[in-house]
Amino acid sequence: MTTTELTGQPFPEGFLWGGATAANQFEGAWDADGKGASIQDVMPRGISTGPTDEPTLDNLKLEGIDFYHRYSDDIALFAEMGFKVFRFSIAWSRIFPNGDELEPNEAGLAFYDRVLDECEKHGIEPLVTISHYETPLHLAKTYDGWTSRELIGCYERYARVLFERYGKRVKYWLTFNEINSVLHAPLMSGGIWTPKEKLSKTQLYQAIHNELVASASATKIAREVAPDAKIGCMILAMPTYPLTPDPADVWAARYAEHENYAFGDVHVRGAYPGYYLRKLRDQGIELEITDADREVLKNTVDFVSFSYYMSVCETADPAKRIVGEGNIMGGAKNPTLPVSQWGWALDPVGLRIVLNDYWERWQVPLFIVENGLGAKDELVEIDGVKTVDDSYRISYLRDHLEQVREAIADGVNLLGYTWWGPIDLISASTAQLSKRYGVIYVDRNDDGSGTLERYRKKSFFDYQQIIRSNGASL
Ligand code: BGP
Repeated sequence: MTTTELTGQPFPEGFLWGGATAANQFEGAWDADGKGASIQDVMPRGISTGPTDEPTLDNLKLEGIDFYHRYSDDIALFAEMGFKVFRFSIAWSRIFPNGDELEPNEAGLAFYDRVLDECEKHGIEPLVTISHYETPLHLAKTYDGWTSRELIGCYERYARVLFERYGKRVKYWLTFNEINSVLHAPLMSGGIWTPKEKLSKTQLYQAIHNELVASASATKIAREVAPDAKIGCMILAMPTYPLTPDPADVWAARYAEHENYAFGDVHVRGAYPGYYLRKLRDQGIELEITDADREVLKNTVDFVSFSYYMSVCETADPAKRIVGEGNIMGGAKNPTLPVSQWGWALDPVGLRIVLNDYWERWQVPLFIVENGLGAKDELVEIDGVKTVDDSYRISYLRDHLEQVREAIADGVNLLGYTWWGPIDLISASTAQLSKRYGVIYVDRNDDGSGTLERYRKKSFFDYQQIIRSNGASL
């Protein structure tokens, strides 16, 4: 019997509480110390409009929130909250400015050494995403991103350098952020320069295949050069409910879920599932899949991580398919759920559903590596101290963690929970700063003004209390 079973304590000892970030959304210093441009540096409006040809100054990501220079103070704030884990990504173009060089940029590598030094100083476990929506721009423009097999070799070289350099210091690794989102945001997720409307299905599914091979290949390399490393895949989880009990709607929902399950199935089982192969056949998509690829895919992951923000509905009836706003993927709007200021459905129970679903399906440890609320905040002064009274964020956090507690009691094996954007950063989909997720406020506005000063919001203290009590204060 485990301690949890004996004591009934919901969150197991050693549960990894923390926060998650991505380099392109908060580091800034977009061209410092030899860094090359990434696709994000030419996406000043997020995914809503096409990229610019060159980086432009109206792009908030170029300066971010200047984590590049303030990492030491920021990590100290995370430590003050009691973080056990800090998820960050490595900017590929800091290490390989163009992406296809043979030798890495030492100044870029040294930056992450310094970040890891700070984590170690505070006893915080790093959780590193190798590729988080920040493909080097050169790879996007020259090879059309992941549509080309050339990227597999570039990524393998990059991953090997990371495992060799940091493999003794970093235990938890994620190969690609939200790998399934390439279906919906091919430039941001797959570095694919061809506009979405001109991209053929064959190109898109070949890109997916190339990424899956690269991901499994990274796992293989890690086993050789960093044997203590634990490698995870990362999926954008969005439970999909049938809009009505009509079996046709139930199947439509399952069909939509298959689009997400497929990525976990390949990562956990090491081969394409039948329903996926059938979809390719039905749509006349012929991919280049070599025998060597099939062998590489057998290098399966140690755990499955995912982001969870919202759920959607699906229906077989196009007339009823009123597409709601939401995180990257579409779907039909759920009439029973309230939505955030950005139209994302608020559904804490959906998190329990995903946890149970993934655990039952894959039987490998899970890790919630993103969950959070993007909202407009107002900085106020209370007793001479600047703060944000963000009771809405506290409710979101608590409501979701209560469902996590339920899922653990249901028997789900969960490694940890990292709140998305513990410090305000730039939104991936809209490139705004006003869509704030942080429990730490950053004084920067959508027009680029602000001092970049940091202030603790009310949620900072609430999350601190939750972590200190290992969830007992929920
Ligand atoms: C996920 C991404 C993150 C993050 C988050 C919030 O899809 O992995 O990078 O940004 O969503 O989304 P947004 O920033 O669009 O509000």
